[in-house]
Amino acid sequence: MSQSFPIDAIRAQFPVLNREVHGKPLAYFDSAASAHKPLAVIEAQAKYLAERHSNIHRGVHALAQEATEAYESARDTVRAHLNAASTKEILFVAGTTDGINLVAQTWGRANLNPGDCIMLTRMEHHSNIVPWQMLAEERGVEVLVVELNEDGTLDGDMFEVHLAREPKLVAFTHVSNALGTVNDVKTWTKRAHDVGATVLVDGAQAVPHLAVDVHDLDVDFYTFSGHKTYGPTGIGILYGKEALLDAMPPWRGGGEMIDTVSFEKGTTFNELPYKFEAGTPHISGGIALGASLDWMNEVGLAALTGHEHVLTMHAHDVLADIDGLTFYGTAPCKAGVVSFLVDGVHPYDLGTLLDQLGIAVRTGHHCTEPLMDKLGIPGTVRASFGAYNTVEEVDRLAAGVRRAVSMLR
Ligand code: 7TS
Repeated sequence: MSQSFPIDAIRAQFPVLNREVHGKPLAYFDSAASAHKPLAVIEAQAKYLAERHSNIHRGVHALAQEATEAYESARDTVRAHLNAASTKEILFVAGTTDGINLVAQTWGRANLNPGDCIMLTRMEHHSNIVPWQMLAEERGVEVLVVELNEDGTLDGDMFEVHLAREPKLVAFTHVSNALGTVNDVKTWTKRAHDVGATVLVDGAQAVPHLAVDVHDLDVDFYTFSGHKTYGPTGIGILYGKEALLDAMPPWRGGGEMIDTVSFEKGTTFNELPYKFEAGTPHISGGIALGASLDWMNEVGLAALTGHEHVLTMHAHDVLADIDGLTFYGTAPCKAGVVSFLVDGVHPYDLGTLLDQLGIAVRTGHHCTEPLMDKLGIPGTVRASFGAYNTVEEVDRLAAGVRRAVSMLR
């Protein structure tokens, strides 16, 4: 464990760690699905709900103004966190899935035409596949898929072969939720831009672990979910370059997103970012999302990345000599995830026995069925790490896997 990482002080901020599961202390290795919340986030949301709640924008009374200020200040926190140029580029959405659907339904419908192609990768989460498949079917667009190397990195030659087809869109994940691979977003984005493609990056598994600078990466769209960055569910972010967002038609219609509405003259739309934010938003969620990024910055992103790297490496070390264990995803650059299978043991049975020991892992296809099909497996056992995990917990995991395997074989 890194000497400087204040693990005890961090753990003390997560009330859930005080509880037991089946009479054992909880070892939570499912942060890739959803991370737990530190007190700073829980309290930010509770304080807003208890003391400041009102609907936002347009209100003249004090609470409406306070709520608006808190929500817009959270938007600015996100802007600064991603190093975006302006809060006009930061849209509050429901999560990564919602962000990708927004781009598909607005940018996609306006820019993709029959005969065009778009490019995805084999390691995408269903949320970065299905919205594009639905659109591709509707618009007569071809979907190209970049395959992976053995270690779970992208096949660079295939990337180039597909790029030669000049796809209109290249959409890929920053970090794979099933394999942990960290993709070289800057390089792939530059190559995609060289052929005139627009680039969308799914940051759901990156923002919880890494510093992300959308300006430096030069991506066109970047999206992530609040509940994986120690914030609440039901809220997330879509970053988009202002010029692109400006040119895109709105998606959901309703209050907030309009300038004027008339039966006679039709409707005109609000400015960015409100043009894409119809209806009353998840106000407390947005505020708590801002608090979660503040909390991550207080811990320090480099320290967090370093701590999780230690845990990932340690997990590989202590699991490696378990008889019949195979890792899926051995890229040189990984973040936060260790996926594996043990010969002769069903992942579901292993996960169930680990749960009896208070150890929470995820089993299954992790919403990456095309990847699992290609690997020829139904799914994996996945341990994913957060700020609160310890080397001792990873040792418990390895001991738990050994014990479960000896019972199941
Ligand atoms: N993209 C990636 C890479 C993800 O890991 C996930 C969720 C999503 C998109 C969708 O995020 P949402 O917040 O909109 O649901 N991943 C997982 C997971 O690995 N296990 O449960 C959810």
